[in-house]
Amino acid sequence: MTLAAYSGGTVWASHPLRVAAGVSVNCAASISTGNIEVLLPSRIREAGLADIGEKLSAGVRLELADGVRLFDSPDLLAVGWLANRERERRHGIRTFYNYNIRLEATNVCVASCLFCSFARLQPGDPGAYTLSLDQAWDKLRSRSDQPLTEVHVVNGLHPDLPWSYYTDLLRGFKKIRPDIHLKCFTAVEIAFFADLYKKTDEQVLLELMDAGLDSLPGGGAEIFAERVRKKIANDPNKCDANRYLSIHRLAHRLGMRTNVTMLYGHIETAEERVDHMLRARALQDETGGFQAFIPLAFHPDNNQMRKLPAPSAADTLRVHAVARLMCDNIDHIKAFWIATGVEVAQTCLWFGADDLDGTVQEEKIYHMAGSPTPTAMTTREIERLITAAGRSPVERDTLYNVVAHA
Ligand code: V47
Repeated sequence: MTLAAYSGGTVWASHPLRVAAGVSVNCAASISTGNIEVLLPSRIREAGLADIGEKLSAGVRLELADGVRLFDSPDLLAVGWLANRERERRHGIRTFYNYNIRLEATNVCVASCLFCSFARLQPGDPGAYTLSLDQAWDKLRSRSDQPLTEVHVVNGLHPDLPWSYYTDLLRGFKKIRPDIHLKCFTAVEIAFFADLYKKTDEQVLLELMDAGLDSLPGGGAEIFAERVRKKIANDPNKCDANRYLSIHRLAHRLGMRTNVTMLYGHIETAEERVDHMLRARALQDETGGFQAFIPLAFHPDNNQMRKLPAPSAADTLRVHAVARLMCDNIDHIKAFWIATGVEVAQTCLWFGADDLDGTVQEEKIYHMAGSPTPTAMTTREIERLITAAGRSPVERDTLYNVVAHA
């Protein structure tokens, strides 16, 4: 396996959606954007989104009110068209995925977030588990025949494990596979470690990096707006939005890349969704350390918010599209296929998303909350579904270097 730096180049020049300069098309306004001549179809005007389309064409940033209008617009296809134009400007038809495994080493969690179906409050509660280090390492050892590039670890907030459990976990993974990328522990876990083991957030990150941590996943962001966070994740053990963002800021300053998620489709308003995107965008302006924005569709089974319906496919398409348009400084929008469902993830590739996450192989958080998808996909299956959606699959590593197998 070899890695090549991803140049960010697109296949736009030869893409059928490109319209050459000078070609006139009825019922559409032609706007020059650098060396690309892009059409703004009459549909965008009829949807009342011409000013937003023109801002985007001119490289002018969208504001909160623009984002809310994109959520309120009845014309989902018009919103999708704008997002797809941005997606193809950046990535052409390329669609990224990676060869990874997911590991949830413990579901014991002192926080009781209303949306969570995975956590068990105490060791010994029905369904509670904590893997021994050997059991955790075995998940990687047993896949020695697979050219994996990433281990993604997310855990509950366990009150009794020693600090060495986490550092040894990482050291053990690197011993088994020195080249594996370790994307482990959400900012919520980092804050919890700092409080429990009496360290600063920076000390926690530095000690984990010394043990082999390479990047942070985006989990735990939920919705940044205090109104919603207080209702769905009101627990003194769970860090607030400012600390979540400050830990990502710190991680970026220490040289790590991270992702940022948004849990949508429960009690949040359109304005709170856009506010969430803008808070991520503001931090990205400062640090440039986010790689991907990942909308996560709420799954209602087996949790305290089970009376709420799951978000519709139409809402999922729109959230990915608006994220693409608002988060103009974040390179990638990921449609996590286990959260969206496989078929909707395919469709998201025409609504702003350019990444599907990866093979995953073992997933618990979404399946305990009712996700009907498989818990794993092979690289061949992922490539087939990307190709069937009319896009071009590219295997990447965690840092978006292209992976080529010998
Ligand atoms: O933090 C928990 C969410 C997250 C539910 O960084 C739920 O590449 C929906 O963060 N319904 C964990 N969502 C998963 C995650 C993630 C996934 C894929 C890629 C990356 C990445 C990160 O799942 C949690 C929480 O926000 N979650 N319960 C639920 N019932």
